[in-house]
Amino acid sequence: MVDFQKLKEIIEQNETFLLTCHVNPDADALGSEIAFAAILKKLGKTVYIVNHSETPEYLKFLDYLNLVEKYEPEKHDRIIDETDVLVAVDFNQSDRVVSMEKSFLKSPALKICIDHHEEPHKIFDYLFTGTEFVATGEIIYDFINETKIIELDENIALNLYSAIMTDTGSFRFERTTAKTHLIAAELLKFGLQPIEIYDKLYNQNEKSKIILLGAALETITTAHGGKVAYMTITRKMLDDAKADESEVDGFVNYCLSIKGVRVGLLFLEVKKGIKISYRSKGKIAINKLAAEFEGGGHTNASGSRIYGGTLAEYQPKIIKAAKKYLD
Ligand SMILES: [Mn+2]
Repeated sequence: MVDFQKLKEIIEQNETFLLTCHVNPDADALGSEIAFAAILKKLGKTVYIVNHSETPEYLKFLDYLNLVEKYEPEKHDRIIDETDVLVAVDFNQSDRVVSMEKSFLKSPALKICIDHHEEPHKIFDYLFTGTEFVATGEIIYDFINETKIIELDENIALNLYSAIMTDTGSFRFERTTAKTHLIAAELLKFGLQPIEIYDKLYNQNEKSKIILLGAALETITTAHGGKVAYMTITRKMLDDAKADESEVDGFVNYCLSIKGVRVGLLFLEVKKGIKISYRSKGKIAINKLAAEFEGGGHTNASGSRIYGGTLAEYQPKIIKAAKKYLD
């Protein structure tokens, strides 16, 4: 259980707040920051949102009040030091704020964490967290709903809806429940247009990414009686599509979308060596396969990076090794 009364008390007893989120922010990180900042502003508090990363172009519509700043040590270190409260939003380990980590850790401010990831580091005075939440945005929604600290408005609704929609993969990931949908319904009452929001969040791909995806899909091969599917992306494919390594994010899921496939693998040739993404369904602990090849991660989603490895050497080995995890 999250102690929302304590969070309310902390807000009431302090005046200045600095919010920050993890590197490469997504809609949950930014939406939760902006929604929480809006609560604080309604209560007359002084609020800063300072992030290591620049806000990605496609998420700028969430910050239409222009609250989010990119971290500059000369400008923000003093504020980080002098603020009453530092709020970690959608992360729970200090290295996730990269360039801000040192200033964050050495600040004498009260440090609180609002987050839904596993294994928080012991660097916070208070945790308002739980892995049962689909998104950090859900925690903030519950906080408002339980304490009635402010009235919801369209800006907060837009940010929390975007947070929850994206972190649930549009309401299809494991933690999605009836409650998730009920919250979405409450938020939509503020006049939000789901089609418009979806379009802003998802239909913003670079052409290069879609060209690369086409080439990657053509490489899909199955193995072990159709239970494993894998795709391969070489340097040449990246160059031909004028695409960047980071654009392959999510491609591996297409392997899992094939009927009967339980394990999906993506082999990516990087500048030095290769990267492998591992995905699995149900109880198949794919992190064990990743661990055999210098990697690790979660039960259903893992990765490995093999410096100096080549596709020719590792692809057959990994596919062979995958067999023993299938039953
Ligand atoms: Mn999140």
